[in-house]
Amino acid sequence: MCKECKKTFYISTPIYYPSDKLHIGHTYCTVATDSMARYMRMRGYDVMFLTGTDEHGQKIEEKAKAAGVTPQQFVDNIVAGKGGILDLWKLMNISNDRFIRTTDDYHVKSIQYIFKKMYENGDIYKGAYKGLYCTPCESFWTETQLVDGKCPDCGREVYPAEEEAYFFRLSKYTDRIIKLFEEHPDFLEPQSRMNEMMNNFLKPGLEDLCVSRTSFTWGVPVDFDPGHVVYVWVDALSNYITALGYGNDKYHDYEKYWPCDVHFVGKEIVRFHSIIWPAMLMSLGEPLPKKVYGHGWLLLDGGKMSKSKGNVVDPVVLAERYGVDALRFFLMREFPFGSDGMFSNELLISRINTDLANSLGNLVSRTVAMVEKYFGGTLPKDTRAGDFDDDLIKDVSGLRDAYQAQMDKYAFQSAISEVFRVLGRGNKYIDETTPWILAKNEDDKPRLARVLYNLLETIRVCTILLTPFIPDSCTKIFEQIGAAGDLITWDAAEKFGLLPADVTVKKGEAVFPRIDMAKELALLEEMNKAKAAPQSEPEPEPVPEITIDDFAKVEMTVCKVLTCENVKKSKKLLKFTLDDGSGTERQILSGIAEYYKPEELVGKTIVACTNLAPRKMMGHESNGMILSAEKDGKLNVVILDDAVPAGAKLC
Ligand code: ME8
Repeated sequence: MCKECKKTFYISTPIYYPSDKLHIGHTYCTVATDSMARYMRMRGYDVMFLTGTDEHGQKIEEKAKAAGVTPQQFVDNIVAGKGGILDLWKLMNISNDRFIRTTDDYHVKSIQYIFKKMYENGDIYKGAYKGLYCTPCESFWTETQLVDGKCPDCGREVYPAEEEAYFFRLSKYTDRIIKLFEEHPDFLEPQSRMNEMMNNFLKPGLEDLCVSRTSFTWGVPVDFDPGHVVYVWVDALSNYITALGYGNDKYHDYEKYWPCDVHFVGKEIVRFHSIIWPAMLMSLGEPLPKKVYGHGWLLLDGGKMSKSKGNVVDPVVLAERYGVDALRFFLMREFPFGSDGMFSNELLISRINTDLANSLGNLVSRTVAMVEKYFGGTLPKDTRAGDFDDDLIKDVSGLRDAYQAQMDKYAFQSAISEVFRVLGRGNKYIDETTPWILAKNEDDKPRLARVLYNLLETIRVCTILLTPFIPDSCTKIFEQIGAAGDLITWDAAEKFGLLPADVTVKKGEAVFPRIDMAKELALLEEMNKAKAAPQSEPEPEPVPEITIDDFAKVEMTVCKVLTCENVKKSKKLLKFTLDDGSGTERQILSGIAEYYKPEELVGKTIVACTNLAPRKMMGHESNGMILSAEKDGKLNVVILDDAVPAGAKLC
């Protein structure tokens, strides 16, 4: 393909939050994107692979405060500091063409331009936001969107919040997004994600989106209304175009690469990418991405990895122990990209042993060793075909197409399976042709030479196709089998028989040594124990800041306990009748039966939150909450001096 006619391919990862060190789940998405980018480059495309960091928002502001540094210092350290995100991508051999940080000046300038443009064309208006806010996700939710009363994305507590804010007319775009989904059924993949978006968000109708904040300052300021910062998702999603130069002079590739061919994103942020992002682009009058692919999560013990749950797997430790390529390979080979997968060390080691050490590694080392042993490292030109050759050649020749069909669907696992099917065929061919027996008879030397040649060719083609996943190891294998230049390109993977007949091999170290599973697992367990010991306390969830108005919403009333009894069939609940000074008795249920006998509390002066919405517990209505204090597993009801009258309000 001539350089000028090269087709472009633009692929992105999400931009990561630099709030903590990244874990294996983040590495998963980046390695997948990298593998795809390398594959498309190999196919001759002019690739733009973008990744970066999403550095604004309340969560970062809070973390920086807790760490006693400025937000900029905080993110600088996690992104560009020693062992930071940039170092991790270097270690993992990530070949991104560009890295965007949302604190970069050019991006900030572009966000102000984008926000103003949407405002000026009437898609952004000023209002007041009342809703339920999830601090870690930086998302407002409505009551109906909550799952079991918690944030539908991360499952954590949400808090009532209100602020003056700008809104984006997302509702206006409901029909156009439905049309987009209907007319482009492959816009969002896998298909199940499309159904989820349709049923949960589009069919019920989209609500306008709150797109500015006044409760914190770490964000892109709205330049025409100081005090407001742009909602972090508007800031973050726009990275896909600002990194190409949209609204700034730093880059000039927008015309060349936009629209994006595919955004790879985790399943929990599909809504932002398949609904909000297209609506923003519609508002800006810009073309839409061609595809959003929502991949699954890597789970650990049934849950998503997160620092606060204390169940993260450190990719640096694994890459250092087993090698970067082994880890990259495992991530792409083990789990279907669109589904969740359960990570375990056992699975990792077993995959390295079966595929990399046994199937691929053995085939390479046995073949190269035999060429050295029987022919001094260089095959003779005089060779003879024989049984089983056609079968093997047919499999190798058809491999590139079968692999491509899977790669083009982002089915990495299946594409790799195709390669290992052929490597397995190669190993079987050794058993069928028994080179060690052929070597015993001088007359069979031409046959032996052809067998080894066929094996080298099998390795060559398979190695080309594995290059996007394990690039450095493939370079080593090519060196060992004497393949270079035009013989290791995408075009060369289609043809069998390209190596010169008198190829010279070069024995090297085992590319993937076998790991002793039992020993290694014991060692990893030791390491984990040592690591867990000093930090067994899970990191506390950050408590969100509230305004005085939020505080004033909570009514706390002094009450006298009239009666207190256990609730039948409940080990936890006590039922209280209280005098709250209103003249009407108040009933409250409280889960403190493990700490108090009912009679210990009768007659006491306590405090209750008295404007909590009523709710039923074990069939009894509870109208409020009794205040207690908890520390180190101990609980005490807040008991006041009896002189304080019932009905007095705490202020
Ligand atoms: O969401 N398995 O950033 P983020 C697989 N800043 N993928 C995982 C994972 C796991 N265990 N844990 C996280 C954000 N991820 C935003 C994106 S884009 C404009 C803004 C994936 O650092 C997750 O699904 O919280 C997401 O796609 C990506 O890591 C970044 O997550």
